[in-house]
Order: sequence, then structure tokens, then C-alpha cells
Amino acid sequence: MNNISLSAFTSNYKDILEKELKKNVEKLAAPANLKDSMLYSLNAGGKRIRPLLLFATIQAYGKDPLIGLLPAIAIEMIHTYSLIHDDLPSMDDDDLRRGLPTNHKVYGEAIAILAGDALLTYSFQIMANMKQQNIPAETILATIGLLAEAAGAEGMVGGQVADIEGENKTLNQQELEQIHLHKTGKLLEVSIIIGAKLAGANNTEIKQLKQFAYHLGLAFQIRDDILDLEGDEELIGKPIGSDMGNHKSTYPKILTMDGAKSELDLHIRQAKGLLESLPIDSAILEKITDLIAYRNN
Ligand code: GRG
Repeated sequence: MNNISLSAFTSNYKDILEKELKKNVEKLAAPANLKDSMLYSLNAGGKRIRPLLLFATIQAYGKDPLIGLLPAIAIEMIHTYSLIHDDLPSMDDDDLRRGLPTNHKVYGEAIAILAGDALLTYSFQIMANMKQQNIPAETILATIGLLAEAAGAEGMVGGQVADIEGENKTLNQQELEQIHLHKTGKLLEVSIIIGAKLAGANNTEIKQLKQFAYHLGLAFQIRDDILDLEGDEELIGKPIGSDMGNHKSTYPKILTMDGAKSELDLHIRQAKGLLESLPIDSAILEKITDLIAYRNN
């Protein structure tokens, strides 16, 4: 198991996860168009980074990654709801996501909002189903609490609000970091921490894994900003720091493109250093770290 390649690991667990996502929505006694809308976004080809981090953390402790299957499903559902809502006209007003029409473009705004609501609610129902797996009740309760905290006002939702409030303002690096640590970092972090808790990590290790998640979360966002800029043909050749075609602060705007790339490398070095100092077999986690940092989409 520990000599498994990254591609074998990701394709195996992505496959299992995707079948379970589908199965869990299909079995719902709910209106067909609501289920179709939920499935449309769940099946639209995401990278499944959060579930993979959860599975890889458990695997690093020598345990069966599938003890984390239910939280992995729940976290991917929360991530999917956040993207559906983020694309709505009242938020980013996007027509395309992952190269496909956004949920509200296909199902209408009301159903898209409700599909997001249903995914969020269902994720906690699925977390509660961990009781069928002989996981101690206190571990289940702790992980449910952690997930709610990461997804809600103190986590992703709070980060989204801070992001909206930061639009059209010039933010400094620290302010930008705070937004991303909440908007995207908290869900990445909780994927790792729930995996660690299920695998039996002690408090010192949890602390170190949170530090690892901190660097990974920022690296994720810096890479996202770099990809956005590189992918925007209209901006090529424009001076960094000019309006650059949109109203949001980004790492390349604040640090220049070279500065953002150096910052990314720094976070990745620190993330890997933390992994190396832990008493776990972190080979797959390390490879997922590189995948996140140097991905092309
Ligand atoms: C609406 C409550 C609410 C929250 C939205 C996460 C988020 C908050 C919005 C997403 C907007 C966005 C594009 C942020 C940049 C980073 C990010 C989360 C990208 C998408 O995550 P990936 O790359 O997506 O894991 P895939 O498509 O692979 O699932």
C-alpha cells in the first residue's frame, strides 16, 4: 500500500468517491429536478482535492483510507454547494464552471440555490451516518463540529463575505491571506484534520498538521491566482499591479508574478518540512502537495 503511486491512489479513491456521491444522491426521495441539479454539479469533473487529502492523511497513518469515506463525501458536497452558490448572479455571476454551463444556467436560479442548500444539509446527514461504522460517538461529534465550523460563519462563509467586502479595495498581503485562509483554507484544513482524527493522531500531530494545512491552503490560493492570470489572454503584457481586468486583490497584483511564484515555493517548502517532521508515511500527502502547488487547472 505504501509504495502505491500517486496516480493509482488518486484514480482508485476518486473512482470510489464519485460512485458514492452518485449513489447517495440517487437514493434520495426528492424531486427529480433537484436531484438532477445536485448530480450535475457533483459530476462535473472536479479534482476532488479535499477528499484526496482526507484519504491520504488516513493512509499516512497506515489505516484504511475508506474509514474516511463518509466525511470525504460530505466535504465534497459542501465544496460543490459553495461553487454553485459562488457562481450565482448575486455573487460572481459566472456562466461557466469547469468548462460547462453553471448550475443556475441549466436549472435556473431557484433550483441552483436549493441544490446548494440540499447538498449542505445532506452532508451533515451523511456525517451522522458514521455511527454505522463503529466510529466512537465522541469522534463523530467532534468531526461534525469541526466540519460545521470550517464551512460556516467562522470559516468558508465568513471568508466569502470578507472576499466580497474586499472587492474594489486595495488589500495588503495579510488581509488577502486572512480571506483565503477562511474562504478556501478552512475546508482544506478540516479535510486533513478529520482524516487525522479518524486515524488516531495525537494533539501534537494535529497541531503540526494544521500548520501544514496553513501553508498548503495559501499555496493552493496563490497557484489559483497565478493560473487565473496566466489563463487570461487579455492581461498578457499588461503591467502587474494595474487593474488587470478585475476588481479583486490577488497575489500577483500584490507581489508581482515572480514574487507570487517565490511565495508559492516558500509555502510548499514549509509544508513539506512539516510533513517530514511527523512520524507518518507522508509520501502520498507530499505528492498531493506538489499536485496542488503546481497544478494546471
Ligand atoms: C458561496 C458560501 C460560499 C462560499 C464560496 C470556495 C468559495 C467560497 C468559492 C469558490 C470561488 C473560487 C473559484 C475560489 C478560488 C479557489 C477555489 C475554491 C477553487 C475551486 O476549488 P477546486 O480547484 O475546484 O478544488 P474543483 O473544480 O477541482 O472542484
